[in-house]
Amino acid sequence: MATNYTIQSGDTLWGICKKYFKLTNNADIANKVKEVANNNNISNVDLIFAGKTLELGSAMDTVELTGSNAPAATNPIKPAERGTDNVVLTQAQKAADERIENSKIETYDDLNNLAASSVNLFSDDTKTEAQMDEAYREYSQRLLDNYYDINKDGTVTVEEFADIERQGAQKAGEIQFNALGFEISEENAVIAQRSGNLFAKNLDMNDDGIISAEELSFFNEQADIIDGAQDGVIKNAAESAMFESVTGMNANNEDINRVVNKYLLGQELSEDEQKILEQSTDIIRKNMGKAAGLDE
Ligand SMILES: [Ca+2]
Ligand SMILES: [Ca+2]
Ligand SMILES: [Ca+2]
Repeated sequence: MATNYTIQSGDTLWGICKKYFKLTNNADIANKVKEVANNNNISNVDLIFAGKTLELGSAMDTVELTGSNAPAATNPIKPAERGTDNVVLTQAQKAADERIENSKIETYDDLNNLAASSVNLFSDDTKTEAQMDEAYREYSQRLLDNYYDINKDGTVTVEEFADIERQGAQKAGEIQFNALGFEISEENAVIAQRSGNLFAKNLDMNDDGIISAEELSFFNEQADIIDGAQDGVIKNAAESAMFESVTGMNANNEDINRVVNKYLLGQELSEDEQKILEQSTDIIRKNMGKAAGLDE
């Protein structure tokens, strides 16, 4: 059954597709946006006009997933619990879904909520070291699959990882600029791009061009520990602190900190500073690799 939708003022294609097709995953929404844009001959997805009618196709398949016998309002099945294949999700996988949900920032409130957010990866029976490692791994794998793997081919390249990080940083910057009433500066995009690149490049500890579940697990385990308790609760602030360590913004090395911050701000580096920046990736990767036990 085909359905038409009249575009309201303030609508975005993203928002319409997310709501109408009840999608929770950014990649799914992006695919749907493309499909709807194609079907409606929209060449620029950022440019839709209030009052125009969109042909959305059938949303029935998606609606049925929530259970046709149960009124959605009284018996909602949360996407995080339903999972993609109707499998029962572990606590760590649910935490990943929650983390992804928290990352969808549109407003200043969303941004503040994200900064104050935390997720809990451990269940009541996560007790041994092996179980903890498993939790970090499941959490990380689900983030890679459902958040970072843009083309859904089962691996996350350094470029994909950097691009998702860049988008997040850029969006956060824009929201802050807007909230402050400033025009968005070009510097914001530069910082977002460069920090995303550095983060992904340095996190790829074995330099194979892929961000693996092991590499992201290392990051998440450190973020769990950094807040003072390895309890499975990862605070967003701890993630930010780890991010600053991995990029080199807050590395355990004064020269690296100074040069990385200069680079991120788009300032010109001297020849010596350029060398320090190039070496920083090796040094940071090696230090992380040592801590993760990945370098032998
Ligand atoms: Ca991929
Ligand atoms: Ca790698
Ligand atoms: Ca913790």
